[in-house]
Amino acid sequence: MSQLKHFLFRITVAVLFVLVPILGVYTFVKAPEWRLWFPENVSSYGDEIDGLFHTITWMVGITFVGTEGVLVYLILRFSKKDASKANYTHGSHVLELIWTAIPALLLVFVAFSQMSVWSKIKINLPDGEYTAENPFMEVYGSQFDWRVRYPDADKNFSGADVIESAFDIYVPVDTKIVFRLKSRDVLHSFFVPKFRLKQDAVPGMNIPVWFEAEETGTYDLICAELCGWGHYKMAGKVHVLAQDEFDAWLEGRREALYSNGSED
Ligand SMILES: [Cu+2]
Repeated sequence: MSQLKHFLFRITVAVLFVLVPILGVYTFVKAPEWRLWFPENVSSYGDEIDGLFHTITWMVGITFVGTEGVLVYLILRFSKKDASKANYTHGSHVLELIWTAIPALLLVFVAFSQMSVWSKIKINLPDGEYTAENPFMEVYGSQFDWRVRYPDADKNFSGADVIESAFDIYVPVDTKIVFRLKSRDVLHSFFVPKFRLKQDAVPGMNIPVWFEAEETGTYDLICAELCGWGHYKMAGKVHVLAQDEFDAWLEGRREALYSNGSED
């Protein structure tokens, strides 16, 4: 009787362990359908970021399923009640070398496979109208808002005609937007999930960032760095407009600036 109980216990434990990888993989497979996966991508480099994510997910997933399989096998194989005495060993250099070398090679593979995407997005700014010295706009994070500044007609950010907007950022579609990201106080993080863009804003630093939105629309901007009690309030919008609509918006803002508050 007790042997039957022990057998049932082993089987129950093994089934519970085997459920972990099965439900884990099932959740991953169904996640896009359940809308738990990434939001749609509307930026020119988003597919490359997603590609890196999928590569690493596959690597981790295969390792996870493999190790869970070994674990279940070992539970069934070595949990007999009349198990023989434990065999103490000082280890095996060959085994240690193998299980050190395989993760090291995988990490080297990850490092090399992300290098070109990293340099494209974070290091080398794209060729285009806007550069780090001549950015499209400046974005400031501060407790607790996002503020964007558009230069005057002379591309100057210190003139009186600078247009400022809080929380709402307007940009033209299909344009390589380079901007400077700054913080006025503590660490913030400029995160637009649908652009696959996330960059810390660091006090004292002037960080050039870029993206190119390929579809018009309004996209969430959130702060991804816990920055204080009002962190949750740092939710803005990035409005991607057709070029002529953007020009009209900017023109309207300039007119409002020159009108000195009068309506006519
Ligand atoms: Cu924050």
